[in-house]
Amino acid sequence: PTSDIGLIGLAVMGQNLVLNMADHGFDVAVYNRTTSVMEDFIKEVEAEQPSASRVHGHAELADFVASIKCPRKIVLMVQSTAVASTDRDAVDKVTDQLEPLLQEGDLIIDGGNSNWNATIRREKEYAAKGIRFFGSGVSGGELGARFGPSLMPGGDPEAWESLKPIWEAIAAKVDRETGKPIERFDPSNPVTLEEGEPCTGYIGANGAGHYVKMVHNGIEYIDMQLICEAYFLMKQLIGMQPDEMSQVFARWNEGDLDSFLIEITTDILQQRDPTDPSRFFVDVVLDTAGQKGTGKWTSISALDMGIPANAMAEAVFARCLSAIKDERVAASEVLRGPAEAVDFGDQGEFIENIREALYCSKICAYAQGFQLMREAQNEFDWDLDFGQIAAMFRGGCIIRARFLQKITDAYAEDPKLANLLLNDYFNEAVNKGQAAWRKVVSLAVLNGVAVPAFASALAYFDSYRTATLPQNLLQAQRDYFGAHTYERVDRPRGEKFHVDWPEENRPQLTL
Ligand code: NBP
Repeated sequence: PTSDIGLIGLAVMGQNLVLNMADHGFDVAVYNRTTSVMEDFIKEVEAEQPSASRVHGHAELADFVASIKCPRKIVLMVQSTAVASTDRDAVDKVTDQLEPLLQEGDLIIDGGNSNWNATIRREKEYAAKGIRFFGSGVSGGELGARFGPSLMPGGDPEAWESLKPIWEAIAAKVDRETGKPIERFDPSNPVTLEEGEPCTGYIGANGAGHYVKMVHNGIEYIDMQLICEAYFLMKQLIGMQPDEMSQVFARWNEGDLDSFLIEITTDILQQRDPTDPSRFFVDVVLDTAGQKGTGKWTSISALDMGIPANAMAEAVFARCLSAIKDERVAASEVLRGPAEAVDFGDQGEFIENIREALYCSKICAYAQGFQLMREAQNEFDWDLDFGQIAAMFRGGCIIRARFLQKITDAYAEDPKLANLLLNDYFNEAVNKGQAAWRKVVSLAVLNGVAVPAFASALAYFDSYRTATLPQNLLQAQRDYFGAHTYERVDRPRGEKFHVDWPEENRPQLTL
């Protein structure tokens, strides 16, 4: 055997990950169900890639497996469609084919966006057959896969030791001092471990890596939606042109909001329509968003566990609302908004208010994402290191941002932090920005501009900081119509009471 690692599934992600591994000096065996895809890839690599000699194509699965050094490490980058733990998809098909060819201790790493429930099931099922199954989130799209993704591996901790050198080598790197991503798009000179800290690390057992990757995607949904709302306010209320907004985003990218998504937004807003350069590109893009499901899974997980991650759900619903374009167009002819516009005052000041509203909302969204992971670790018996997770998100992935360093710092100060909002830095940041945030949400509401993510994040903040919410009345209602019982403020928690509401002589206290 000559190859250090093998990879199955040569679509866009698989190909780029192979090239990344080869650039870092690893010999990679490759296999694809459709052989011609593998052959075309090898031809392309030989023609264009300096590390071509390290990529070895195999048409037969048995030859592919035999060519990998033991214990074998085989990465799957195939389509994943399983949602429930019992669903079987391409990942299982490939693993079932591999199983008779593998030896005890060999390692399969599913690098796709598999649902964590399927990964938990697979890890157990294949462990019983002597195969160590790993689920590793890979974030950063094709460019990330090619030049350094954020990698979130979950599985057997011993198996991680044999995967670690490769995962650390190919992961994105951040500056050890500043936490800023080190980006270099030069295959012959990849960023090394000596130069920066890798955006990977052992996340936890079985499905932990895929769960964290899913929450990353949920956060990505809300991050994108918040930016869209900032854009929408500048467009609808101020009437700014895309190139003017691009300058605003460029400025924002120099401060607390410094992030990949703000950076690409800056680029997008100055882009002209390729078919008609007199128009801006963003103005010709249809306003209906697609989705592949990880935002929905995050929201479903939040609902299942009873964690108020309303920002993620709001971002998913915002995409759903955008998708019913025809209905919205018809409704726009019938339904009227406010009769008069409410003035936003000084333009420069209002733009700064929007920036603050965006930052405060973002803090709430991340607070929710981390609360979700905190609950998941109890639910699935993982031991997650939240500071390390935030650190891994700093480079390579779509949500990479300067702000993540603050999250790492917050958990370094207090690993058991109940909510990010309770950390001094975030508490002060929200305190400083909340007047602007409230003003922006109010003006949006008064002018009939939908800002679901800004508004729901604010509602989350206001609910979270309120000692007594109106659910006392709700509990009374539940007790009235369903005899669901209620607890009393003057009695110990957990003690249940009920009033015999329909009776003539109510209220009767039943102890
Ligand atoms: P796709 O998700 O489009 O999957 C295509 C690959 O799966 C091809 O190599 C195909 O082989 C293989 N495949 C299928 Br489909 N069914 C198979 C089966 N029954 N047996 C063996 N191979 C099978 O590729 P992708 O977009 O590169 O994504 C790969 C994974 O990475 C997915 O889980 C995706 O969700 C995840 N991901 C994607 C991105 C992204 O930006 N695209 C980012 C992060 C994660 P064939 O050539 O024979 O059809």
